[in-house]
Amino acid sequence: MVTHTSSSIATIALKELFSARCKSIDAYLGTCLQTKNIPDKLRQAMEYSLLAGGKRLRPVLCLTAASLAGCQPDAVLPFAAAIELIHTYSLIHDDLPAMDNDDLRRGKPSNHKAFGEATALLAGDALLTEAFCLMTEARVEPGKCLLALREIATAAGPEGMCAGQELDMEWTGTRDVQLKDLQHLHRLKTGALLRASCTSGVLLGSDDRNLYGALSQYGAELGIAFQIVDDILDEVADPETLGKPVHSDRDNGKTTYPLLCGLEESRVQAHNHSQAAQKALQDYTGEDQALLVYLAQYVVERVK
Ligand code: GRG
Repeated sequence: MVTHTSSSIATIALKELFSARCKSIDAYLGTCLQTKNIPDKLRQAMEYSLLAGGKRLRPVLCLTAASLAGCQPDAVLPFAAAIELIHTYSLIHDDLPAMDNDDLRRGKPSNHKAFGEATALLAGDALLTEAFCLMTEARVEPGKCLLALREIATAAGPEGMCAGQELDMEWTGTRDVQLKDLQHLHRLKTGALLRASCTSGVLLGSDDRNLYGALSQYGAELGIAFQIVDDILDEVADPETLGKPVHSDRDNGKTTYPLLCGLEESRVQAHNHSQAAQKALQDYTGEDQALLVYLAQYVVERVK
């Protein structure tokens, strides 16, 4: 039982706040490409994946961390939404035949199945680059925006998500992957962008090193919990709810938490990391802190 994080804000109110922030992200994502001069097929491919109904966890983390750091959520909406463009690019590229070769994503044919490989590649490239334009539209001091943007670039690039993806490909089916290797891979492939979603939010609003440190710790722990649950869901989830086939990790020769530790121990580990994430916020209060605590619980309780 977590006592240090118990909140006077009712879970129902936090669910509503999560849903309201998701809605504002969705509304922004629905219009952010409209004024751009993009060839029809490329626009359709970008919007096909962007508007396919993701959980919007990363932008909500950013928005909420920024709000905790003193920003108006509306002022940082373009920045937070941009992280979803980067996440969506990574999913499109990850599904390509040259990578995981997955036919389904978010319950629909994957981007290359719908638009062809070349357009899917470009849709991913275009989402990634457009994301950096959107980030500059945050209504905060330019210096703060630059620091936050750099945080995201570092997490998404060759020292972060791309590094994790490379190691994942190199190690798939070919190496005796130990738990410490798997944790390193997770930290880069999924953890880096989740953590940076939190820390970039802080940087948009504040230069408080303690707040940065707390959100860095929170984001890192949440990232590990998230990925362990992702591995568990690949074993036990309902494919319809998940929006993609299950057992794909096992079938593709990937090492996972359940493979190394068993399902029950994996659940315990995910729970422990979620608790550590919540603990990292114990010096803070208010609805943003409470929403972040709720999200750390949500990532381990989710069914998709
Ligand atoms: C192609 C550079 C490059 C990187 C790809 C993130 C990634 C690296 C690949 C995705 C493969 C995967 C399924 C990783 C597990 C964790 C993860 C990112 C799951 C999907 O994220 P969710 O659950 O998805 O937040 P939604 O659809 O809700 O947005």
